[in-house]
Order: sequence, then structure tokens, then C-alpha cells
Amino acid sequence: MRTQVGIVGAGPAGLLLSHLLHLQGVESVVLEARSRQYVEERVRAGVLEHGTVNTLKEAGVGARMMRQGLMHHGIELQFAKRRHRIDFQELTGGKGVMVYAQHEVVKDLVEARLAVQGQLYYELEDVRVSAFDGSKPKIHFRRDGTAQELTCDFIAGCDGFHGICRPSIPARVLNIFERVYPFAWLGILAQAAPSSKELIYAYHERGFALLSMRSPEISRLYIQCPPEEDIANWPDEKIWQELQTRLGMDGWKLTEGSVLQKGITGMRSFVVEPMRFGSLFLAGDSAHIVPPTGAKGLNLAAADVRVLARALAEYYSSGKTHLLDAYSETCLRRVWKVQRFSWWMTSMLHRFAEENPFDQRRQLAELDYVTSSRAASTSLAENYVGLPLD
Ligand code: RFL
Ligand code: PHB
Repeated sequence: MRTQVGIVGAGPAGLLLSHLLHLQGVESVVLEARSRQYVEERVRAGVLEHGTVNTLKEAGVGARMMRQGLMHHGIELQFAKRRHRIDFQELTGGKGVMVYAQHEVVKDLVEARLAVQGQLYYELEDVRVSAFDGSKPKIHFRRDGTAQELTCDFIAGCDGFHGICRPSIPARVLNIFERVYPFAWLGILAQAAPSSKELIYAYHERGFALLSMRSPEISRLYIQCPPEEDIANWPDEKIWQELQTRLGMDGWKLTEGSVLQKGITGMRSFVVEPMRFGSLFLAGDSAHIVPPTGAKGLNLAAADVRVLARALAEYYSSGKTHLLDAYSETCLRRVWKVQRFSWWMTSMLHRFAEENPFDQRRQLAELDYVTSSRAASTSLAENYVGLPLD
């Protein structure tokens, strides 16, 4: 097999890249290890930045999102038994975010690729990349037990944090920046009408909690828990009780319902530099991870592939490589600002094992400042709805 751009991974980064390339007349093949059903049902992110929404709309894959997604113009920060609204619309000149599940974005992109006979291959084994320091890189894999090869001009490593592309680059040329947090999130998806119109980020003495949602019937809720926690120790009743304690207010109770799905996710900040080696370009979670507190991972993946699609289109139309050469630097400028925001939100809202009463007072003062100063609220709002894309 041969194509122009070989894409490893059919998550949001790989699929959006393939679609954006198609719109600009560049051919690609997407190679995925898991099944289509698994990828389309994987419960993950839910908040799309203003710019991500526009990217999807402009690319012609936003119709269902615009019908079924929930447009939000603010969030609530809860601490010391009070809620404070951050009004995005007012603070950012009318911007907001879209609450629309990542797996729905994935379904929309798969449909758009298949509608034009886009080449997506699932359930591949032993995916490997080679010769990406030369001019004819290859992706090797087994399909239905048969070894195959894809020859391409470029490889896009969109295979997530645990993928094979990043580890294929010689370690000596990579710089890794990392912070692992001493806590995790226990998340549930519940058949329960969201108890609030907007997301609630709560700082509580027992730990962070988040109320989010997927639809008018489905709630998505998280609580901070120890990183080594076993989900078996958390029967549904105990989860609801902890959510009620952390999110509850006088005269306000969370609506409960049956738990459809639950899981625990560790929290880390991670960046690899550079995001390119030879003809292999890393995009999305394969190059960086943020803790979910800022709702940024999917948005950062979308921002990377926008830059990459434009650079590849420029190369194929003019032969110029300046945008490809600038890819890593262009992306990393945004990546680090988003890392800063995600780290800051995480540090402000969670309880840390090693903290002392000084740190707790400082966190409360920070929340008080953020919710009472227009300058500080504006900073949160402009980061949350998304920094400008170009
Ligand atoms: P993905 O989605 O991990 O996709 C990578 C794909 O590559 C495949 N793969 C391989 N394919 C072929 N060969 C191999 N050897 C392969 N190895 C792996 C995988 O099967 C997969 O299909 O990465 P991508 O595309 O970069 O997308 C990144 C996002 O998924 C991620 O950043 C977000 O989900 C993070 N995130 C959130 N981001 C937001 O913007 N807003 C949110 O509200 C938000 N909430 C979250 C989140 C992530 C969470 N978890 C579970 C990590 C909430 C949670 C709980
Ligand atoms: C979610 O709905 O899954 C979600 C929302 C906001 C976050 C993280 C996750 O910060």
C-alpha cells in the first residue's frame, strides 16, 4: 500500500487530521489498533473550545454537534459553601464552549471519512514505524494475521500517550517534561438529569469534585481520589454519597440515577520536545498530556492537527517546507500555555497530600481572587474558552 500521509491512531487527532487533509486534496490512510466500536464508545472528554467548535463546523462535520451539543457560556466555581459564576460570554466578548462527547466527535469524523471512501483500518496488530529519518517512511502492521506495509511521504503519530510512535524516536533526541500528580479522578457516567445548567468545579476539604454532563438526561461526575485507588472499593452508593458531600449546598442536592459506567484516571502533565523527528510528526496525546481539570486534551489535539494539516497542504501545493519545519515550535508555544493553565486549575482545586494549612488558605485566597477580580476571571475565561488558534 502507498499513500501520502500515513496516520497511526483513529482517535480524534488522527481522524480530524485525515479529514482536514482530504479537504485540501491530500491523501491519507488511518491505521488503528482497536475496533471501530471500541473507539466510538470510549468515554472521555466532553468540552470543546470555541475554536475547536469552529474547526469542526468549518470542516463540515459540525451539524450533529450543533443540534445535540449543549452550548455553555460560563462555569461555576464552588468553595467555602458558595458558588461563583465565571461568565465567559461577558468576559470573552461572546465566546463559550460546547459540551459534546468526544466519542460523538469521533463518530461524526468516521462517518465523514467513510462517506468519501476514506481509508480507515481497524484491529491491526504489531503496528510499527520505520525509515522515518529517510525520505520513504513505512508503517508495518498485521491485518487478519497477514503482514502488510504502508509506504508514505510522512507519518503522523496520532496514537495517544501509550502509542508506538513516540517511543520509536531515538531517546537521545527527545526532551521529556513531566509531572505526575499525587491523586486521580474517579469518574461516572449516570442516567440522571444534570443537577446544574453549567459545569461546577468544587474545591472541598475532602477533595475536588466536578459536575459535568453529556445531555439533558446524562450526567458526568468526577471526584478526586488516591492514585492507587481500586474502583472495586467504590460501590455506586458510596460514590453518590461522596459526590453529595463535596458538591452539596444548603437547600441543593444532586439528582442521582443509575451508574452507566465508572473508572479511575491518573493525572499527569507531560510534554515531549520536539514534536517532529524526520518525517514523523507527533500530534495530540502522543506528544503531550494535560490533567483534565482544564478540559484541554482533546482541544490541544485538534489545535495540533490544524497546524499539521495546513503545513502538509502547503508542502503538497507548493513544495515549500517552512510550515512543516516550524510545526513543532508552532504547536509547542500553545502546548505550554495550555500546560500552564491545566496545571494552575489542578493546583488551585485539588487537595495535595503534602499540603499544610498555609497551602489551603492560599488556595482559598486564589479562588476568592479569581472569582472577585475581573482581571483574574477574564484570564480564566479566555483560557477556558480557548486561546486564539493562529
Ligand atoms: P487518543 O484519543 O488516545 O487516540 C489515540 C488512538 O491511537 C490508537 N493507538 C494505536 N493505533 C495503532 N497502533 C498502535 N500501536 C496504537 N496505539 C494506540 C488508540 O487505540 C486510539 O484510538 O489520542 P488523541 O487522538 O490524541 O486524542 C486525545 C484525547 O483523547 C484526550 O486528550 C482527551 O480525551 C483528554 N480529556 C479531555 N480533553 C478535553 O479537551 N476536554 C475534556 O473535557 C477532557 N476530559 C479527557 C477528559 C481524558 C480523560 N481520560 C480518560 C484520559 C476526561 C478524561 C476522564
Ligand atoms: C467531562 O465532561 O468529562 C469533563 C468536563 C470538564 C473537565 C473535564 C472533563 O474539566
